[in-house]
Amino acid sequence: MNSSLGSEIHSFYESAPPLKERDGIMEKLNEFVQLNCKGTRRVVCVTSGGTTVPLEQRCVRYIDNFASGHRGAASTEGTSQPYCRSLPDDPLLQCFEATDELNIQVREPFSEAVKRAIRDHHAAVAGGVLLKLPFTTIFEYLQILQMVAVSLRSHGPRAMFYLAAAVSDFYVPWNSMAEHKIQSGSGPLDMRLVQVPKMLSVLRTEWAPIAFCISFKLETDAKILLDKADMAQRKYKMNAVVANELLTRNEEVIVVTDSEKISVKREKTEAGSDVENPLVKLLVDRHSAFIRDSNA
Ligand code: 9Z3
Repeated sequence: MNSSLGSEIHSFYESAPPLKERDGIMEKLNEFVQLNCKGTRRVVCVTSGGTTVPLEQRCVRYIDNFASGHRGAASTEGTSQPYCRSLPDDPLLQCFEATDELNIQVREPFSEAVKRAIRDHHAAVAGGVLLKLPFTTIFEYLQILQMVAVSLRSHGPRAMFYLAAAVSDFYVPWNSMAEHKIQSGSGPLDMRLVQVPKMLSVLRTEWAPIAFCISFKLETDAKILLDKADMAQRKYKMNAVVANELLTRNEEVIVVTDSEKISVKREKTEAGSDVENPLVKLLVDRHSAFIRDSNA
């Protein structure tokens, strides 16, 4: 890591507002690690959804992005929330109906999907194999990612990072941010956004240097997508970069490694039809080979 990146990272963390519930998150994380990071069991950190950039400390407005969280959650089994993939957008209203004043029942055709989602979700949580750590802002995301990565370091090559969250590229440093709601009476708004430091580099070199790392590259211009993915793969020594285009991201992705470019297309599965299932299968195989090669 060069020293200018080092100081950008330092000032990002220095200026970030302290994570609320830090101790609670650490406790859950330690519990999860103790239960799961042992023997030959593999553990994956899936990041999903998007991060926001607050514009005021007492935040009224923020910059957001398009990410829905589908990719990460569907890859974990689930969607916007794992295990709710096959449910409609508003499950409470659409999946349930009152039969009389006291009783509620699951409506058809959602009955099977709801039952399966509830069963699988309970089993994952009860078995201690699923830990969800929600985040909203870029500050929360990067602080939690650091905590998770450092906690998984001892699991070496059996830990995988699957970084599907759409992470803000620019942010307003906390100490240069207005405290109160920005007033609209003062004319056009000038605001300086600083570049978010490239955390993939720190993840690779410091937080979890021997983990299996998959990052995602999103572009809207197909002409530059593969070059950018290739560059990211080499620059951050990713085991693979999953390249996707905004409009076709649920139809096809290209997995870029140091020696291959593999197209993965949407495939029919029991839960419907998606691109995550074949993608995850491919990456799980690659992870197995990686563990074998690391002699772990
Ligand atoms: C992705 O490219 C994801 O596949 C999507 C998934 C965000 C497109 P949805 O959540 O969408 O299912 O709606 N994620 C990574 C995007 C990103 O920010 N990558 C950075 C970049 O492109 C590198 S870390 O520079």
